[in-house]
Amino acid sequence: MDLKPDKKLDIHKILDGLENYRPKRRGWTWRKKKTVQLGPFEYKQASESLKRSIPLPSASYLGGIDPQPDSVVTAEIASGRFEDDIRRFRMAAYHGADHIMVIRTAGQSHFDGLLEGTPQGVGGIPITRKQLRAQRKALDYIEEEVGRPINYHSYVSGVAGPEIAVLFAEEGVNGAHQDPQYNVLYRNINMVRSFVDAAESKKVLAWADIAQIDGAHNANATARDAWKVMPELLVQHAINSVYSEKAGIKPENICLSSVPPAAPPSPDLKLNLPYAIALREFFDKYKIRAQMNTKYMDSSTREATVTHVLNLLISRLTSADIQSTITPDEGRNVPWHVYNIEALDTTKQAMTGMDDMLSMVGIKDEGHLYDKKREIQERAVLMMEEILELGGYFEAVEAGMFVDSGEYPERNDDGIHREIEGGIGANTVIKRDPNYMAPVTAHFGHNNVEQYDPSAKEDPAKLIDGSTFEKPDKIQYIDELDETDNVYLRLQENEKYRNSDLVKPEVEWLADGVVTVDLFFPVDKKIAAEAALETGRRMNLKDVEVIHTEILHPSEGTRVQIKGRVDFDIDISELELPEEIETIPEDEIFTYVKENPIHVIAGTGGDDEHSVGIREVLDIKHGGIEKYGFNYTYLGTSVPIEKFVDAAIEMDADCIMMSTIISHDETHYKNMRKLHDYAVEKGVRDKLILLAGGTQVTPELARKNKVDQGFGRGTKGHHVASFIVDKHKEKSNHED
Ligand code: Z97
Repeated sequence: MDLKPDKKLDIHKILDGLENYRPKRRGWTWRKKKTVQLGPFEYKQASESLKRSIPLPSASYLGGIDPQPDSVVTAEIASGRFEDDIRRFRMAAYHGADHIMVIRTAGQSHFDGLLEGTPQGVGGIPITRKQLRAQRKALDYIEEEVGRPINYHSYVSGVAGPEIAVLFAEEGVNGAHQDPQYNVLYRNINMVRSFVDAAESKKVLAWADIAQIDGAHNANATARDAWKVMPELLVQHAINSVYSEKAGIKPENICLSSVPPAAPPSPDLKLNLPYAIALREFFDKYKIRAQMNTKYMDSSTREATVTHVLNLLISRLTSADIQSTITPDEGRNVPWHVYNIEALDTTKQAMTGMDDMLSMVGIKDEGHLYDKKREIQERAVLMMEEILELGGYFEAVEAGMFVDSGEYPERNDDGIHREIEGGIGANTVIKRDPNYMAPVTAHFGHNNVEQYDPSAKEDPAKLIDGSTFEKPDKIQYIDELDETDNVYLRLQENEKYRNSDLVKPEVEWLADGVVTVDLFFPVDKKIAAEAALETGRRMNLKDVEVIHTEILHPSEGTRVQIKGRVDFDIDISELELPEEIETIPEDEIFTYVKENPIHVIAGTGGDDEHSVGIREVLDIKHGGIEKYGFNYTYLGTSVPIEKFVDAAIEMDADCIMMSTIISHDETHYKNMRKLHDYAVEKGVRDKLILLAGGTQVTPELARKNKVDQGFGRGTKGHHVASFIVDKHKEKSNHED
């Protein structure tokens, strides 16, 4: 399947033949850092530009350049329906994501086996072979389309962790969270079991060249005061990283999950920068996956964006290798298309904006930065020493040393406490028999194969003619198991929105009908929320909910954001699409007008006193035609129609721009015709370009009323200048 920008991705084609689909490659891909020249600018911390992408909105002023930073950029996409997320993957890829993380359905670690089929999730996607395969297949096409490999990622945890790791290796997953401490602390899975499972899982991740992210950030999110947990975060990173290396994962695939623990209004940088430097210094051979702080995030997208940008500053100052993007959606549990994309753009904009910063400013190795960094490191080392004194990690967890609300070595005795013999899966680890044989690839420990064939030591699976890693044909693919919850049913339900002219607004799933409305009420928060709900209902929205409130003043007013659902369809074949006025590149206009001076007569016509619009299209300050070198004479407001033509004759002008806002009794069109008729009467119609503009002007009707072009709402100087140049060229050619 060859994806074209103007064609939608066909989910049916992704599902076709899935049972035999094999991923294109395996393993993680880093971006290659390089210096890139784009338009007039040089970017030092950049990577290869994309074959197809959507640049930042304001790139339109800079020739549409779209610089890509050097770090991998993550989007977390998991709405509960994998088929809808595939569309969002494609949008994210166009905005610069090359790491797509699929959050599993809330608490999938609680499942003790693999799921099959494509059940719909709540708060994430249930990870199944079919969903992984479909999404990896889609990404295989999408990465061709944008011209950059895209890493696909999910989690290896729970008592089914090793099975999930095998599944990931088989299906070409490229990145995974894996950290036994997560199981122990947050899922109460037995610690012995978790560490044994982790060894097996990590061995598999190593074989498949999967990059690993640890789980330390969960301590930030869980701790009562996140900034106090900094020393412990270093300890958690150390435990998982060293354990991973011992299991065979290469250091460049071991990524520390770092989150700046503090967030505004705390003195963000004073807390977070020393921490980030402490981390970089201690773990310089590993990679840093920088995530943003979500613990202190509310439902304000503005606030989250500023937190994100401050976190991005830390990332740039410490050269993070993977940059994550999260929005308040994570807190609201509503992963919406637009916020996913906005967060990617925030990252792209901030990172390119801070390009090469370290060549201009330096990290000080004295004062607060040095002292604080050193203090965090010392506290971490002390904690490590106490863990050893207690007998090791298991004893330390039993003693409740982790996620205590005190800043180590201070202890408030409220840490997470787990028993060595307790938790889910306790006593399920059995010592291997001396002759236990495991003829499988990527197995941790001694698998006893040499006694059957000495050469099997290097390739144990040869004893069984290859495992699923070497012989993917051996993979058991199970399609749908649930007759009431599967992708075919879901597709059937909304098929008409895929193959007809009907559309519906959406924020998450195809045709979900959800809209958000931004409101302000001049009352306090409690009343504003109720008034907003009532407004939504009167707007005929269903299932109205308040998703954000912000007090502007305790009594003067509150901003409220609501979401709700509409249940009508829009038939796009019945829409009247406004005519698009073509533009020509600005440089071409400059050159042409320089070589062919053009004089324009302008004013508002008849009894029209509305002059703001036309001034905007004329004046250099607002990007009007003056900017391109046009010479214009402004006759003022309420200019008699004849006067436009008389002035043009007197000044030997080339063009008349008449603004006409008033539209009752079709005055605007009548004036256009009058302008034309009078120019004909005076014998100058062929010589003059006649233009009319105003908020109620439709280009087509303007032409019907005999002017050369009409310009409606949203017209910019660039549109008018382009048209004049085109028409002027046409007239000159005619005269030749
Ligand atoms: C992130 N925004 O990017 P369950 N293992 C580890 C984890 O950190 C997690 C799971 C498993 C966040 C993503 C937090 N992390 C969310 C080390 C979750 C997931 O299926 O929810 O039990 O496990 O890191």
